[in-house]
Amino acid sequence: MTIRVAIIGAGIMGAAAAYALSRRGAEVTIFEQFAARHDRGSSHGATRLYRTAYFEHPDYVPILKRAAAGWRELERESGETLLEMCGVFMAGMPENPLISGTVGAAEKHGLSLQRITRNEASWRFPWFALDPAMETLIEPEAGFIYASKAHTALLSGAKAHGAALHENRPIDKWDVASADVGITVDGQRRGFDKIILTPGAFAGSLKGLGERLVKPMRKKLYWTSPENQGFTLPIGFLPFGIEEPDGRFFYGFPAVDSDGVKVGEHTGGAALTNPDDDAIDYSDQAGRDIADFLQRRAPGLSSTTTKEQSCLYAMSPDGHFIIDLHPDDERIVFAMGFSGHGFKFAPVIGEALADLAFTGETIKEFDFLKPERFS
Ligand code: PYC
Repeated sequence: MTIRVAIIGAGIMGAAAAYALSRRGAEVTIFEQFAARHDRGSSHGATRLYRTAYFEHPDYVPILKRAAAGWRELERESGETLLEMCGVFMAGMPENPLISGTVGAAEKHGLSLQRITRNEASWRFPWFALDPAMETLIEPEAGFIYASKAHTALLSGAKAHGAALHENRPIDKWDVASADVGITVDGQRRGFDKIILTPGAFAGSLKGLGERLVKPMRKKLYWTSPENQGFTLPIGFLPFGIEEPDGRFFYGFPAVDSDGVKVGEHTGGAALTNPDDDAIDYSDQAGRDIADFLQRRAPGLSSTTTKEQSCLYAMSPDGHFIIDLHPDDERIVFAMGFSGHGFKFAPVIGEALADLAFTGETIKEFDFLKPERFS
């Protein structure tokens, strides 16, 4: 029997769930409060990092290997290049989380890392100025995802497999009844067998778990001036992550279009009560922090920024994802709290959500992401 599944939120995780479910034969309806590919959440923009030796927690590694396979499968189905496995350059103090966590995850899971001398780093990456005590390495099973193309490929793939996408349709509420679970939009209730909640930074508006566990945070991304267009992959400009000795973590991408090099700070940001709030004071500070970073660490690039963009993080209490069946009703499945590092996982999250919707279970590798860790 075909199951009818409603998905709330057509960001990258909702799109991935729609793709996985519709390919497995579910009747999928997606409700998105804005236009499908809006820039008010966390799924817009050209690029996102992909890494496998995961400093945040080594238990993500097996999930990441499935994510990479999922991106490759989506590339085959869509005919698009989506994952550039070009390697990521990392620098930081050896005892701090970026380097020690990356090395620890690689050792635990037998992943290769190229630990490069400072001398090699300075001729291969002459645009960076690093502290003598910093360790430098390249993770080869890492790179970046063409984010916007990936989002489009998932939504188009889902639609090609029969999913219906309703844009500009904020839901009034969802509810559970004995016969079905319901979504009310424009005052009209529609019944489904399952609901998947992928609200991103807007989790608070869904009340309950989302409101309790997920806090929106605004981050700023910057593009350096167009003279940095030449800093591309073919000249060896890899995506990078640099952790300052004080723990601040900056990252960036080679130029993939005329905007030049994109740079952001993963740490920092402005905590918001409402994801639609702007944080003007924070924007000024974020701009100064990026300019300082570029002057200090990348004097070979222009520190003038010519474009900026906001991105929302949906922060969980511990920075790890929250994925499970709803404790009050198993017909509700959710994935939230991606905390600014979830995009790269989208295909495997989509599969896990589809497993949970079809069978109530998914692979054991997701156990550490259940919300019971907060109780
Ligand atoms: O997803 O790997 C990531 C990341 C690092 C900094 C911002 N996002």
